[in-house]
Amino acid sequence: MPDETTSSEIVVDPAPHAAWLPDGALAAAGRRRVAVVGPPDDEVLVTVRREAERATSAYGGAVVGPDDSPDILLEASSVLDSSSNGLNKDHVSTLDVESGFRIVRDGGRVTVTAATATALLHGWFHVVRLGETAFTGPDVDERHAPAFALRVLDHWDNVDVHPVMGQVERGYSGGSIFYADGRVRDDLSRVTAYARLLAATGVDRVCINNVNVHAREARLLTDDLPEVARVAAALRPYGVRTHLAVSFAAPMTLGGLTTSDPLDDDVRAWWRAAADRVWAAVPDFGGFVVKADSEGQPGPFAYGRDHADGANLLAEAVAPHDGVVHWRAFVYDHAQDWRDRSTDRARAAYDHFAPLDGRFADNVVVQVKHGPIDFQTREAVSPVLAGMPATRLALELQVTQEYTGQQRHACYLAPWWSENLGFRPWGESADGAAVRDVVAGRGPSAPAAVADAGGGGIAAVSNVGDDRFWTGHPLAQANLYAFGRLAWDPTLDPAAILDEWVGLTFAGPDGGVEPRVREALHAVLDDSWRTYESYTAPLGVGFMVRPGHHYGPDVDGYEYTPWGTYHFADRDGIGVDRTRATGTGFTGQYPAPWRDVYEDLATCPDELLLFFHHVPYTHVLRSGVTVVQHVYDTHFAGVERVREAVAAWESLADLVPGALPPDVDARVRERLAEQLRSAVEWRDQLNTYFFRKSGIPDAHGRTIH
Ligand code: GCV
Repeated sequence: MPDETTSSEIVVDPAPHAAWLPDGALAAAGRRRVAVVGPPDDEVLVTVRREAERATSAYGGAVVGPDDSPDILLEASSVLDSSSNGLNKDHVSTLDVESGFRIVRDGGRVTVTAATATALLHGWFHVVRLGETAFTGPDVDERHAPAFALRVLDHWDNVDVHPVMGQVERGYSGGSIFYADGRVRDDLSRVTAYARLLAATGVDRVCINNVNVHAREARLLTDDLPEVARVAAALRPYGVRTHLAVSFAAPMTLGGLTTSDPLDDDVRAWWRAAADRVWAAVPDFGGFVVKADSEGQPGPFAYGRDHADGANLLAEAVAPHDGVVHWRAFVYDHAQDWRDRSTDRARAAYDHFAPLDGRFADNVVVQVKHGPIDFQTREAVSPVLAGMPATRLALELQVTQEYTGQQRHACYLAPWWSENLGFRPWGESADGAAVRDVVAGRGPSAPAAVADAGGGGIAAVSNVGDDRFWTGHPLAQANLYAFGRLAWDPTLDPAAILDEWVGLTFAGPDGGVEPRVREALHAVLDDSWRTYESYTAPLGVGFMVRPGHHYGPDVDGYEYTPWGTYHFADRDGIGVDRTRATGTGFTGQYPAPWRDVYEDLATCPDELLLFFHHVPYTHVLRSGVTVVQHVYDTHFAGVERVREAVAAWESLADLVPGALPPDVDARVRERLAEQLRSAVEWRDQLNTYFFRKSGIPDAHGRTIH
């Protein structure tokens, strides 16, 4: 039996915000009689039972035996046939069998069956999400399974406070939930509370340290293993597995070897022994995440080796334990000469990785940022996702809002992620396969090893910290929730996910949500990503943020730097010529039809125009206005939309306290005020910059400074 005091008993002091699992969210299930059946010594099954007890004790239901006419029967059974979870092994994938659940409603009685306790826990939270509708309506018999086998949240948390990047790199929510005072926290109850929230969305893996692995963090792999085991024990009750980011130089820095050459026998032996120790300490450990030869991190290039050599070294070490290596494709020259217009950062990942397709071991996942540059508010989809059919590819998203308002701006990112997941790299060819199919292992001509493994799945940088609201801005919780839901089902409608999140997060004690709260949250969040886009960098050009911390406008901030992020604005025009005809040739990395759609000014979508082309300010967009007028119009409109969001929120004032908790209200008001201030700053700087560069006045005579 698991230690009852360290499993799913979550007592956190001071209590963090309940996020999408307040008691009210449990009301419908909590009124029922619930039976839980399964292996009694399974730690996650204990959690399922505890969750049922928690809900029913709050709402007058009861946990009963399976023969006591339960309203909800939750059954974990390893017997995989139609009499248990309804999943016939011959007809469904391993993923469906191991991670899916079946839900049957028969005359108002709900039965959830799954092959594992973790899948059953996901099924329980499915019932919670449905609320009363789980028990009403016609009989149903449905099977649910995640689209991706690997659904990971990466934490860029440092053990030590980094002198520049702080405790959490690109973190906007306070300190780390894992570390404080240079070590793993003594009290990890908040980590278990986090795992509970993740389980309610379907995320089941967490990498607990920054991909920039500094000297202190490197030791998590060796000296600190008992501490890592404590973190894993805090995540495990909710079926969440632990991963570590490791340094490619570890054989030298930790092992005392003279080389980290991936083809060196001593190096290989060192990694094998290191992996053996990790799995001895954490038997359900997931694997390693690696950022190599990127932004100063060590890698195989130092030895004349390539990324496949590097990744396969670690893959060999973790293979005996069924471990996975997430090897990041975020590789580019960060010491570029801005005078050199032939080098294009957008090309880098494809140039490095596409030629290696087919050389990665079966347990390597190449993790690809959604865009070729760096998590911009708008950029093209990375061509790497279409360029490595024989490799398990994962899509990497950024829940933490580094470039999208840093959790001071309300910016609901699910519509943006959804666009990326639904992008069809081959247009209507290849049966209309989309990015979500590629990362599920179902891309065109995916070999059996990729397909059988279910592809590389999805990963994202978490936005969570030790802030009371988890995410700084309470409304940024919606992004974390939406990531988990899209990781389970990438076809979900972002507005529907938001509605679901509102229904859970703002559930009153009776389980219902005040309709005005629901309406206002949709008004504030539904289009907030496009609103943010409208008052920041225009038409896909990206990177007009202040260097270093990346908050607020600085149009030329990166223009003459080594980072490869330029817009090339001069008195006549702006944008990056990435065409094959006259530019960097980046368009050639896409398959048809996009290589031609993007190449041609006449067909390139407006929203990516400056990503692919350098055009005069007078260039007329497909929308009918000139580029410079578009900048003015969108920046004026964007600020007005933020004002509308502020007004929508303020219209709820009479619901505080009551339907709207005062602390949530106060924090959201504070953030919206900052968003408005910042949007005005963006508008005025951008408009003034473009007016001064171009000399072209606003057609509507509005104030430009
Ligand atoms: C963890 C961007 C961020 C870095 C981050 C890097 C990455 O460059 O600004 O803070 O480093 O991406 O994804 O590795």
